[in-house]
Amino acid sequence: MPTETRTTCPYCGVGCGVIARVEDDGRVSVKGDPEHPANYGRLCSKGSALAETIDLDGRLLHPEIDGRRAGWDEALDLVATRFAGAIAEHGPDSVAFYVSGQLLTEDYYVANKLMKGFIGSANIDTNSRLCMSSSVAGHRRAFGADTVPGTYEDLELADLVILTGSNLAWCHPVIYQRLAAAKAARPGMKVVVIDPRRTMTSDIADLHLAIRPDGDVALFNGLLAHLAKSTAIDENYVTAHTAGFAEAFAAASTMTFPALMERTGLGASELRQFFGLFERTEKVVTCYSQGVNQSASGTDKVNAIINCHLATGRIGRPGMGPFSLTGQPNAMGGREVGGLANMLAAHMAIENAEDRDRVQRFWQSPTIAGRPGLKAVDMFQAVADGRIKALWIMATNPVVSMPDAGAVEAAIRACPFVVVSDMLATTDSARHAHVLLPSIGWGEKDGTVTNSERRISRQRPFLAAPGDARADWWQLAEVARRMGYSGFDYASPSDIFGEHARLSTFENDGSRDFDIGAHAAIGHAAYDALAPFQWPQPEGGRPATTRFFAKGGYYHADGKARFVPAVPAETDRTSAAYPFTLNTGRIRDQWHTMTRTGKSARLSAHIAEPFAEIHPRDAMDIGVANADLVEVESPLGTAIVRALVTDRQARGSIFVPMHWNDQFAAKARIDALVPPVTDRVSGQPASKNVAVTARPFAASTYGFAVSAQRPSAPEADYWAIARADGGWRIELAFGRAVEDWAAWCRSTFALSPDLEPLGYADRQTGDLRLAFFDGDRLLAALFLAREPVAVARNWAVSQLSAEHGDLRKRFTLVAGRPGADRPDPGATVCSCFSVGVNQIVAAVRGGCHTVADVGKQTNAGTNCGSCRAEIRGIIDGCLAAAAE
Ligand SMILES: Nc1nc2c(c(=O)[nH]1)N[C@H]1C(S)=C(S)[C@@H](COP(=O)(O)OP(=O)(O)OC[C@H]3O[C@@H](n4cnc5c(=O)[nH]c(N)nc54)[C@H](O)[C@@H]3O)O[C@H]1N2
Ligand SMILES: Nc1nc2c(c(=O)[nH]1)N[C@H]1C(S)=C(S)[C@@H](COP(=O)(O)OP(=O)(O)OC[C@H]3O[C@@H](n4cnc5c(=O)[nH]c(N)nc54)[C@H](O)[C@@H]3O)O[C@H]1N2
Ligand code: SF4
Ligand SMILES: [Mo]
Repeated sequence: MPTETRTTCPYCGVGCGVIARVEDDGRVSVKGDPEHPANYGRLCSKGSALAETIDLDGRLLHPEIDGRRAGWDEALDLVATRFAGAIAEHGPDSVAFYVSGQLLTEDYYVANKLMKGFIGSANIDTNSRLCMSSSVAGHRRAFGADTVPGTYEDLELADLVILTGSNLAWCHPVIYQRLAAAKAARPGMKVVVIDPRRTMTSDIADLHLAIRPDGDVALFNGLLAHLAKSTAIDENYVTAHTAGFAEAFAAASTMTFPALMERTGLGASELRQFFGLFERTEKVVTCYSQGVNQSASGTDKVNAIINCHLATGRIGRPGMGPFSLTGQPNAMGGREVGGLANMLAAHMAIENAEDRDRVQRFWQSPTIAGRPGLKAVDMFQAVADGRIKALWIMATNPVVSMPDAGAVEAAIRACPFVVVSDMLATTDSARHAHVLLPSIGWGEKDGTVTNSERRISRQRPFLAAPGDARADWWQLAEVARRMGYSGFDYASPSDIFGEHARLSTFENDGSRDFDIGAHAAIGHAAYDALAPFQWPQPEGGRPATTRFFAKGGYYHADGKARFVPAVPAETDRTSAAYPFTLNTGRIRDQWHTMTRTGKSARLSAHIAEPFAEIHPRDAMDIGVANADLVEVESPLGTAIVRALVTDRQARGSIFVPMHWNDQFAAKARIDALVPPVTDRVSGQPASKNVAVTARPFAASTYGFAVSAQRPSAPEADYWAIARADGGWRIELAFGRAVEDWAAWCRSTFALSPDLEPLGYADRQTGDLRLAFFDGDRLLAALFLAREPVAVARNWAVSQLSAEHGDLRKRFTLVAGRPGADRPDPGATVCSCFSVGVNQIVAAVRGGCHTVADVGKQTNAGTNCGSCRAEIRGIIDGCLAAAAE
């Protein structure tokens, strides 16, 4: 009998409900859970492709010690001994955990308890430092607690939605879909997008403000100063529930209007339009994400936004409030358990002696960390200079995602003892571990996650754990036990969740926002059946609303919120030597360091290479044409990526995605270029404002290849590998030509030494094509040219799955053109249905002039909808071209 399991998507903080179906033959398919309140059945391209990412390729299946297979007992004993040894010799602060918002709450709870309550150090930090810590710090300054006041529904109920530093269409696609649907139903609703780039999200914007990098504090200060002169200030609210308005207003009023224009890069009419919209619209939600948090002024940006909502009393009521969108599936759960180095469990404060005492009594622990631990950047600095002797990395890939990634890698390599718990055997970080511990992943693991709107949902297993892989909480509890600590005898995640719920309600009495006491006595069966719920849920009855602060009730001692004077930082980091601002972030179909989404051919087809978005005038200035390779350089490192010349990019800025790493490209780990500059309050790195220079990468030969087997890292100056149907596709470039291309192919694609290729060479153009067959199956084909290779990619990929019994067909392959019977679909636009740009263009030429018509004709954009903005762009482009 097929089984269906209700679970939660493991990617972004939207936290969509998923139904996973396993057929009798083991095949897995997923669909959106129509009953889950985050998505009501919707999924985005990444969620829809989940079933393609659960194969065991590359999985770490057994513990390893120094590269050899080991048993759990041996590995765990070694971890416990080495950690205990370091602590005995150098004290508790000589060890550290670096964990992740992709852990389940139960894993996270155990990690935090072990480090802070038993080891007695607060040296546990998480990739949420790179992600949410400015929001946490901003919330705590303003509200006295790390509280997200609103709910997703507020975006649908608002009359004005401001998206600042958020590429919602690509990064929180299901919230974007909900917003787009609400706007379609209520066209009076306005959307403002504030982003230096014209992203796909700006497609639904009534107003796009192409702000200068880090112009946000100035902009929201300008807004506050404007509001203060209007009738929009809610004086009753300000008087009754806040403190510090005068100081914040004074700070906000220091900037003249011309200075404001200069600092934000925005025109007078754009500014007036924005200020007027905010002033006139009561129901306004301001959503923000990494364009706000990842900045040297990130915490001030957060407070500058919150100030405007406090001043107008637009907070905690339906359709109103500041809204921090969390990135990872369990960024919010990590905050609940106190996974950051400067937090304690259950939203208690490490600086507060009463809180420390309360947590210690609850845990009955021998000790409790007395002060904040090292934040991520400082932690790796301490690893580098030898203060940290033992480090445990869990569910994160810092060699790719930390700023100054080269230095982070060197630090890890030099650390006397490094443990990595991951699902994969070879990640950029795992390759330097002394001990590798195999973790179970999505589909296997069992626990809870909390999404951006404080909704706790179950992730339920529907697959058996492969090999020896075990849960992260189990690994931690076993090490704790072996270090001699009691209090870690959990039989299942439900035991841990129950303890977490009891701590949330322990001596709480409404003094802390995070309270899920209603679940304090949860047993195994109730935990298994747990339906998604939003906190707070105190013992003895649900509150009437799960929104916060409509009637005050802040968590500072006097119950009032604080206005925080926000200071616009000087953030133009460019110089004559490094004249461009590098901005980094995400693309629609990849997740972070690609360990999972990189397995899906469909997801890899949308954008198959690392790239740099450059404005056409800048490209011209540096002599780079579209599709050339470009070398981007900062004082810390260089990357080689494909140039994507587009006027969606602002002049002076270059955008490179954060995803590519040494497993997928020759030199595209962009964090190797990012300096470890952090926000002074939150410690969050400024990953979106880096001074760089850029120049063409001089290649004498360009290549494209397809291979049935994953190639080993090719000998080439530039390579980028992507999963494709039936194998892999590889983009290549060479500074100098290779002498024997057939030999190069044999070693790169692991072909047998006596296999002879079918070849074609054009001396005049320099084109060369080689194809290797095994019977009627294509093993690998290489296409070379002096210019970027013009072969149709999807067509070439399709040859991996085609039969090549017919000799003529083999020659079409080396001729590098699709046959007349097989038109080239072009680069994938819709990954749900694998529809290419050429198919969409054909539909438009055939008379489909709306996104809906194109959808009817080709299916494109009819599932997750994340590509609708792109389809609209293609339609507009075709129609404009036809009108010329
Ligand atoms: N497809 C996909 N979705 C994801 C993820 C993923 O890896 N892939 N990761 C998840 C995670 S962990 C996170 S944290 C979220 C991140 O979600 P987002 O924050 O939406 O994504 P980013 O692309 O990092 O950055 C958002 C935008 O900030 C803009 N920006 C840069 N500098 C500034 C500035 O100074 N001011 C303003 N106002 N904007 C600026 C960038 O141009 C970019 O478009 O996405 C989540 N969702
Ligand atoms: N330049 C730049 N850098 C950035 C950002 C940016 O915008 N620009 N964004 C930052 C942000 S917001 C984030 S959130 C980080 C993300 O960066 P990372 O956390 O480094 O990225 P992931 O690829 O998600 O890494 C997760 C790792 O955990 C493994 N894994 C998955 N599930 C499990 C599990 O259940 N257990 C265990 N043990 N392992 C598991 C995966 O295989 C993978 O190796 O990057 C940050 N770095
Ligand atoms: S929006 Fe997409 S990635 Fe995010 S939780 Fe939903 S399905 Fe997963
Ligand atoms: Mo994130």
